[in-house]
Amino acid sequence: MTETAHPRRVFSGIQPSGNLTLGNYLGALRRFVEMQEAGVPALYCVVDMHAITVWQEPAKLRAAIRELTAAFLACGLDPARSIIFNQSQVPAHAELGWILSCVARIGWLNRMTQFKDKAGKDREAASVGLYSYPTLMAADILAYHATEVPVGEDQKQHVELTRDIAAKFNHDYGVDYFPLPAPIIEGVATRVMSLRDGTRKMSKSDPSDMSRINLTDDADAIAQKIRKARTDPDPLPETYAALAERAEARNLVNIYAALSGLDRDAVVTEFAGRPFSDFKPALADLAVSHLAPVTARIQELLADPAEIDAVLGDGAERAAEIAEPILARTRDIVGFVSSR
Ligand code: AQP
Repeated sequence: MTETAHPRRVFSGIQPSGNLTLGNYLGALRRFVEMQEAGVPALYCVVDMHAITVWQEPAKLRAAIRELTAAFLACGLDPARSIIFNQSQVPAHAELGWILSCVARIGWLNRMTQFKDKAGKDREAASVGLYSYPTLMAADILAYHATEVPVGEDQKQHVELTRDIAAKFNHDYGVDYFPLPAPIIEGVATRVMSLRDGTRKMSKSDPSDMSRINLTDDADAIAQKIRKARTDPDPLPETYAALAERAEARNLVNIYAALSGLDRDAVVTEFAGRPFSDFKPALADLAVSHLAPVTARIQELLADPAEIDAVLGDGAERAAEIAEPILARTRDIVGFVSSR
């Protein structure tokens, strides 16, 4: 009768809402590949239905879905080992999303910080979907009885809400049906910050392109953005702990550590006492050496969109095979009559 009764299964998604950033790469994509290598069964989803919670021009959305799929593959996700698909091809997400929106409470959604951030000042003008997004995200995870959800720090609150929704469903219907999934937030780059403002996360929808490194940036753009990244006038200290009050400096050290695989203290020790004008070119070289092969591979894959669509179609079939029986049992638990 505990969540441990459910076999391990990973689910995570990324929105096809524009250029992927270094934040998505370090906080999510690279983690997905590590989990794949660890051999845990996993589904990685291009969450196109989440993307339309804000306006998406259809042709651009279509292109973004293929680009994100290409990025999944270019980073090392293997469709033979991980299920890669787009959300809208598996109707179980929408159906379970509705059921779970009847389980979640308005007060719970009112506490979601991402809605407040994304809706901005004019909440009345935000889409209903943007507000209820977390119940669809809960459905994404629970439709597969996923037990682990690798995400960046910003998504922790949504995974915790998913646990609350699963627990309330189980309680209300007197079942032990949905597992309580755990957010997996690991590594040194769980919250990559904007290059212009160390208090804001690096985001693909930030109006300033200089605030982020895009996976599609060329070497010159990466070098320029890192050179212009905001820091303070002090040199690098002797210890990582001494960066506690220096958000921008700390962010660059974190990025260096994540890309190099060194621990943060080792990075600081290597550059201790040196100015950021020494550190930044080293960081730019490191970023280019990691991202250039990924970018090149994305472009190669995009030359054959039919192949990308085939990966998504095959993934959607396999995803639906898992989700449909879980949905069928959910309908039964809820009390729907299924006689078709
Ligand atoms: N800055 C970040 N640092 C670490 N992880 C991050 N993630 C996003 N930004 C960072 C992680 O990437 C995954 C996919 O995110 P998403 O695109 O579905 O939505 P998001 O979190 O809203 O990402 P963005 O870049 O901020 O997109 P927009 O601007 O469209 O809202 C998640 O696991 C997320 O934690």
